[in-house]
Amino acid sequence: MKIQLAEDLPIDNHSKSDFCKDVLEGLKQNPKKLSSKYFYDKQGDKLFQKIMEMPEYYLTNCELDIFQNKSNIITESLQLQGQAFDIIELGSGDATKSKYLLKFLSENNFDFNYMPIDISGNILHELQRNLEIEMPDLTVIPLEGEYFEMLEKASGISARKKIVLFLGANIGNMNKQEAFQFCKDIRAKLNAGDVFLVGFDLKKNPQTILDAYNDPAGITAAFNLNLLARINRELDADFTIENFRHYQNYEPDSGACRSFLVSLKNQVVTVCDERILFDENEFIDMEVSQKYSVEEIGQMGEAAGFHVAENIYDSKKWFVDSIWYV
Ligand code: AVI
Repeated sequence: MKIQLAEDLPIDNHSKSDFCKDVLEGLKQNPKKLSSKYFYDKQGDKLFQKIMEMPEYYLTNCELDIFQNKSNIITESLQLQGQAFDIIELGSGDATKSKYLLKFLSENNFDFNYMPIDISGNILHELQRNLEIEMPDLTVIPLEGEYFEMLEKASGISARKKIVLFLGANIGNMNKQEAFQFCKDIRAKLNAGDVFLVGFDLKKNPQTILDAYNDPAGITAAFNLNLLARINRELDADFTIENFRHYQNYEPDSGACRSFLVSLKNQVVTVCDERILFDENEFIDMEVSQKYSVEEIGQMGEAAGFHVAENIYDSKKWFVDSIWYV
């Protein structure tokens, strides 16, 4: 039987019109902007996979180091005290890192369910199948949809203590204001005794950070340019990809690592039947990957209504999984 992958399915009219609306809204702003949440189509997923394999992209290995080697310390910090609980992971993907924590908890006979939340039903099915083989005793309750709706759903299914995971420095793809609002919204969905565990990439040598996003092989550039190609594919647009160049910068003071696509000439592009004018050297703001200091993380967590209880670092101290109590 051929399993049809979600990304093989034709985009439905509703999501096409949302995509079109978002793209046009962003391209009519000054400066022009596209949302990096649209990076991840089938091609974008492959490119992100390649990014994670690049020697310069340290983030994945740092967080893997934490989960492989410090799941015991994480567990101690979760204040479990013999009670049953649910591990809810926002944007679980294939759970590469969290699996180490799940295994540690299973091996030590903790009573818990795993509720991965993802917008890709295909990824969730595959994760469930793999976990059935790797951890047959684990109860997995996949929740397909948007984070906040699915958190709500999780509360309807179970009233147990919640441990909410948000890994991979995904919080970095929001600007600081959006990240703060996101944390406040998560806090509003939790109850006393619940825990939020969130992964942040830390400020460090600026060159190390810039190198991770400005790789000489041009994979990050291709990752950004793929969004223009996706808009061509799905919204019948006519971007000439060669007419745009990726530009990356990192500001050590604010911690913002930002990517842009720069128009190499004056040009007109048709998107969703509308003509969009680009001046030579005009840029599209594509993505922020925000880096934090430990102090900034502490301030944000406390201001969002959490008690920032523990920071678990990788061996280089480049990345932190921060554990926040309600
Ligand atoms: C998914 N996210 C945390 C990545 C990051 O590091 O900001 C996305 C990415 N963009 C370019 N390289 C990786």
